Amino acid sequence: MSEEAGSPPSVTAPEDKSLDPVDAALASLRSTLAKVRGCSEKERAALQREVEQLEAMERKLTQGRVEIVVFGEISTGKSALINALIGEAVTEVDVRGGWTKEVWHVPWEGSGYCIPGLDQSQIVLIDTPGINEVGGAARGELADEAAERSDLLIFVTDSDLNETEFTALAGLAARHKPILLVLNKIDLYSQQQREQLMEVLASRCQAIVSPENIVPASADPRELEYIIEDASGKTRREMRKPEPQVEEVKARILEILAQEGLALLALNAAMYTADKSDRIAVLRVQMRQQAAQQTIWTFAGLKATAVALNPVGVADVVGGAAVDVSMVITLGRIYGLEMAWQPAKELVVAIAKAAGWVMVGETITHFLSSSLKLLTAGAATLLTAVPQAAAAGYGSFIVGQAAQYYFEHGASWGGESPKAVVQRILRETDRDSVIARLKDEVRERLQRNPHSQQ
Ligand SMILES: Nc1nc2c(ncn2[C@@H]2O[C@H](COP(=O)(O)OP(=O)(O)OP(=O)(O)O)[C@@H](O)[C@H]2O)c(=O)[nH]1
Ligand SMILES: [Mg+2]
Repeated sequence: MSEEAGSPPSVTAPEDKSLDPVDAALASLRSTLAKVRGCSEKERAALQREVEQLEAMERKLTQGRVEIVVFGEISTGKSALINALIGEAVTEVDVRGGWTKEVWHVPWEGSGYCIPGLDQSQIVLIDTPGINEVGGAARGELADEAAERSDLLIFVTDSDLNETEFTALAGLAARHKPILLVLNKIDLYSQQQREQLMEVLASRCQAIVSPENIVPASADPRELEYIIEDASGKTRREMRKPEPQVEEVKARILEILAQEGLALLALNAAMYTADKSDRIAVLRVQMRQQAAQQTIWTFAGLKATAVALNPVGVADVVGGAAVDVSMVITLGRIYGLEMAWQPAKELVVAIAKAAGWVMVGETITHFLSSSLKLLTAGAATLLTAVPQAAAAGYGSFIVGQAAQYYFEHGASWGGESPKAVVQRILRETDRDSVIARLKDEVRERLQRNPHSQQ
């Protein structure tokens, strides 16, 4: 709308929040969390882990916590690299392979890096067990989780990459996060060998690591024999450890962070949230499907048993449909829809019509009429009514499947006609096995029922 002549100009600058990646990531994180909070109590309990992960990601982003995970085969010097970067022995280094058994988080206090505007921001280095660590499947999962949350990945090797290393590196690259490939233990190679190795790595990893992200290091160089001459000209021999050389690694990490630190954090949080939110959606669908199927079987079993026990009452049109209407209302609730009795009944009738049944109740009356006379007899005779009762339960089973489809599609037939949907369900349902299962259920219930034991 155009402003009236003479009215004061607007003082608020046009705001485009969508341009700020941190705000956008926080918004999607919070809306995913809000969605989970809107779930049923049972669903929330099942999604607790995802909620905790998302809350941790929210804290990570607001506090500016940069996570760098170090990967590589056993004994390549992952722990040594972390120690050398931090400048003290914070993680254990050992000649024995497979030494690091846990995923370790170590704050890198002296990194000198701070995200602009976030005084409390911090870099955390994460040590992981070797990728080929024997029996490390569960630990591998933890390492994988660390990679999923991290902002920057470091892969440490101490020679040309073998197949396991290459596969692992390619897998990490697929996460679309910056990767540094560190050629460690360069103290063990001559200058010429180092150059050769760097070239080989660059050409082998062309598609997955950019050449400026392949850096040499010696995190824990081997002791060297030094010849020391004192003032009098006397010499002595002494074994000493040279200083670690990790400056290039540190410089490259800080360069990447300086260029895109906060944007990296935001992008990572957004990707993490999208992934978690997909998983939450899948889990929710699975849980609802499970709950719906359980409900359908319970009601179908109930209907079959009720018909076997009292066909006259249940065979009555209203009574027969009552079980199905209750089932539909219960199914609606699973999908977060409160349905009143009348519309639920209309849905049952619509499904019955689409199935080609005249009326749910009438159908039951029809096939039970022949067995009514049996019902005054004892339990043994009563059991002969089981096949008909199971068939009644099968009707409810179909009504349930169709209603579930309807609720799953947001209280609609998903652009199809009810007839097309119900006929497909009928075609795809193994009638005999449903009836067999219902028969078993009815028999079991009748045997448990004191009124049927005469
Ligand atoms: N020569 C040399 N040895 C190194 C260097 N870095 C690490 N090492 C040695 O390699 C061995 C393994 O080092 P770690 O840091 O424990 O290796 P890691 O990758 O953490 O091993 P795991 O935790 O067992 O997977 C130790 O004996 C280190 O002293 C290096 O730059 N040069
Ligand atoms: Mg280690």
